[in-house]
Amino acid sequence: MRAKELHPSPSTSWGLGENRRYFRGILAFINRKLAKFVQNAYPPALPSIQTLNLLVETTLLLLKPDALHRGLAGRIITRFEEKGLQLVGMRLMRMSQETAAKHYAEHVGKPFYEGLVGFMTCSPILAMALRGPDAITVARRLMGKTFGIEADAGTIRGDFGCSKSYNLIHGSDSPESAARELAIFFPEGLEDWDPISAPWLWDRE
Ligand code: RTP
Ligand code: MG
Repeated sequence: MRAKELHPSPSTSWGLGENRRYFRGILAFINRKLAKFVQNAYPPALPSIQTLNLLVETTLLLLKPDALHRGLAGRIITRFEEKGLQLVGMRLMRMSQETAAKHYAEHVGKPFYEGLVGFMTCSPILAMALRGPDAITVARRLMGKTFGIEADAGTIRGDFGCSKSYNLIHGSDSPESAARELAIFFPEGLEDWDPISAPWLWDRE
């Protein structure tokens, strides 16, 4: 009697094959649940910015040589990203005398012009195109007044500098300037893409 209990008949034993089938079943169950979870977590592609008629503007920003020498590029870019502006162009480049003359045409003849061109062409700059609602005004507000001494605390120029010659960043000052300047630095056009946060950050027309 005792011996029989210790050695149950083969038909009722739990062998290696059953173990495998049991664990495969559990794995299949977990897989199905995971697939459903992933499907719910990542909804199908959102309608594009064009379809939503979101009101946006594009502006040109230049991180000037002092921003790069001082290792501030990442922190400055972060401010624009956090505000909700979208990066649609970026180019590390050395400004030629010709490009500087084109870009700063409105300042030709002013006492600071030669110094400004010398500064802007002395080492690389980072050109960026940023998009968002009222991007031109928003970017200028984040930048602050022209010189660090006068710029409000909390702005890029207000927080990171107090020089009259080196003021870290340039931003287009009107839609006309933006169109003109974007054509100078991004003649090949911009990268159009739909950030998935757009419907939460940008207004409709
Ligand atoms: P940006 O064009 O660079 O965005 O600067 P902004 O509009 O605030 O200033 P803007 O009047 O257009 O001047 C262009 C750049 O020239 C230099 N500047 N120096 N020493 C001076 O009196 C003087 N005035 C202007 C600055 O680098 C300024 O960003
Ligand atoms: Mg200006």
